[in-house]
Amino acid sequence: MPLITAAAETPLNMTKGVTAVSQDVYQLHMTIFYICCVIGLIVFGVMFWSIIHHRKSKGVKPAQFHESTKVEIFWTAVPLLILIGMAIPATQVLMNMDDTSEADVTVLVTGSQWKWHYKYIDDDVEYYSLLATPRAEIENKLAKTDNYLLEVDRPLVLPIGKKVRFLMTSDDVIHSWWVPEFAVKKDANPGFINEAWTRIDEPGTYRGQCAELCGKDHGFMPIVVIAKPDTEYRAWLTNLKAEQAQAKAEEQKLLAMSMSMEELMAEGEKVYLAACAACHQPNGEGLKGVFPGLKGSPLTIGDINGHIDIVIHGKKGTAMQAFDKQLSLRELAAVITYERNAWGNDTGQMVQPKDVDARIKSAI
Ligand SMILES: [Cu+2]
Repeated sequence: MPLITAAAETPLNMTKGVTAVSQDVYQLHMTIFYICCVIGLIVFGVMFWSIIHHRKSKGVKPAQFHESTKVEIFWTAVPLLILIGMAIPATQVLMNMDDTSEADVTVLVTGSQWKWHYKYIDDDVEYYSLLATPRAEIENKLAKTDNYLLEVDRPLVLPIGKKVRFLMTSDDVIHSWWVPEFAVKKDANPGFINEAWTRIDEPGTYRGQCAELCGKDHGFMPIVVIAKPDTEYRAWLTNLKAEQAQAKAEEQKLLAMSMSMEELMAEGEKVYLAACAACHQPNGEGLKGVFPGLKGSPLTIGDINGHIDIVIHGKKGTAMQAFDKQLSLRELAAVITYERNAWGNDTGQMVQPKDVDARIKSAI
């Protein structure tokens, strides 16, 4: 249908997407839109035609059809038939979207303030996906690029032509995982698991966003999906597993070594800006009444173990998350050292990966 093709190219319209379901959703949306247009034309057409041709100044006497059973049956039956006509295809599409059975790949998607976590259930691989747009762009110090606020450090990688099931949940508040090109938009609720699925037809990079207002950085937790042919996806997965195993092995080696203050501070600043600055602010002063400052705080200049514990375990009942699974031992050591020595905190104290490891192990 040329009209439908033309409509899909309009930036104001829904996208047709890259899955069979997204095309169905698009067709359904257009069909119902055209039905609405026809109804609008008929209703307003008859109304204006009547107003103009049957107006009082022409001497027209109004027709009387109060309590006409025929008319009442007609104007009840016609909308009912139209609604049934719309409900049948809509229900078919919804039932198809709801059928998550026989999936080839299952990914557990967990939202938290303000990042996504992906876990490939069958392959025992998991990682966090964080906003990668540079702070300088956000603060208008650099020109904004095309994918401003739509870039992440580690995208979700999926195979094309396979049924992928998503299990959605949240660690804190309600988020919503939305990728328009897959027609997938599902709430991620704490304590619940919602399901959705997709089968991507074309390889490519697809972007989305959190679609449920979830706090201060709701607009800073984008989604990037890279769809690859199955063999490339498998190779990526094998590679990632090897990388993660190697990182673990290196971390073990690191336990025997000590990092220098310069190394810790340089890495700590990077980690701080990526993981902590959203709440505690780049200058360590926090946001009054919302997020505590770390500059000159008893936490960062006082007991070192208490500081390590809060970073690794988080603080119950507050927005402070547990970072033991989000950051490596090296990153944790660096960021804690940074917090204890930046902004004039100057404790001169260093935290080594083995110190963090010892606190994690002491809690088990
Ligand atoms: Cu969110």
